[in-house]
This record gives sequence, structure tokens and C-alpha cells, in this order.
Amino acid sequence: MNRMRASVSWLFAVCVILALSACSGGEEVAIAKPAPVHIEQGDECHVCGMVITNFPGPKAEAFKERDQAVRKFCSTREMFVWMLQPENRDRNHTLYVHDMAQTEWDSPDDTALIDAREAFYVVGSDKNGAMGPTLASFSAEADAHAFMSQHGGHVLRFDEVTLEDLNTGMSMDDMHNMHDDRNTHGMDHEMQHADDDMPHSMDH
Ligand code: CU1
Repeated sequence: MNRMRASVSWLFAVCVILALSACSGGEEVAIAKPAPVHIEQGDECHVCGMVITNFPGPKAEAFKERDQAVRKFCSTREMFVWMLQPENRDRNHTLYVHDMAQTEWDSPDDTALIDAREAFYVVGSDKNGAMGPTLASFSAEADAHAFMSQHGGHVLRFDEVTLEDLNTGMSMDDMHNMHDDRNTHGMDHEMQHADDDMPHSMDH
């Protein structure tokens, strides 16, 4: 009995030490990040509910810090819509986007998923993603600049992207069509997917 209690408290001590060392230093200590997963046929976007693989352009995934459950996004734009919500902004969620230098715009391959926080983003280019204008993501700055010189826009780091950037290039027509698209799908996806981390109002 005592022995068991001793080993339980020993285990507890180890846990406390691990927890403390994970918190100390401010740096991300080596807590294993979940690896990216495949975006399967039929997977729906966490924000808009559309079937992700039906659309061109870079896609994204997020693993929440808290439960490590995966959220998948039809576009980098939608990932930022979610990520820039107050409840997600300062969290250490693990995020992935496609490196568009490694894969085709029209059907990005999941072997090209890279750390979204390290990526370079071209905002305001002439290439569209699932929801119209999107952010073209690249692991190398040179690739982002090459894309920009071909397709326009400007290059931002992850931390520089703001909600205003997400509406860059989005005309009132685009926004209108977006709503029409949703309505013709006959479902209110925001309600369908309602949970604690849903964007409250992505368009306003
Ligand atoms: Cu979406």
C-alpha cells in the first residue's frame, strides 16, 4: 500500500516537473507537434463547410493546442479567418499550409504541407482559392517573391497577416457571390459547425 502510494507520488512529481519544464523559458519546449494529416475526399472546411478537395489553391490544417483535434480548411484564407479570432490568436495551435512551390495550384498534394507559422504569404494575387481571393503560401521567401512577380500582390510573414488582408481583392461582388454559394448549398454551415472556436462574424 505504502509502496503504491510512494510510486504514485513519485509519478506525480515527475508530471509536475515535466509540466514546469514545459512552461519555463518561454520558448517552445519539445512537446511533439502533431504531424499533418491527409485531406480526404469529402472532408469539410471547418469554417464554411464546403468540401475542401473540390477547390483549387492552398489548404490548411490546425491542431488545437488544447485537444489536438484536427480542423481542416478549404483555403489559407479560411485558416486565418479562424486563427485571427480572439480565442485562437494567442494560442500555440499547430498549423499547416501547402507550399505552393512544391505542388499544383489546382490540386495541392498533402506531402507539401509545411508549418504555417514559418511560411511566406502572397496576399492580393490574381490566383483564387475556394472562397475567391486567398493567400498563396510558400516555405521559401524566394518562391513567394517569384509568385508575386507573376501574379501580383505582396509578401507577408505569418504574424503580419491581419483580418483586413483577408478581404484584399475581395470585391463586394465576391462577397455577394460567397453568400449566394452558401445559400444554394441549402445549409447554414456556420450553425452546422457551431462550436466554441467558430468565427463569430467572418465578413464584418
Ligand atoms: Cu472554407
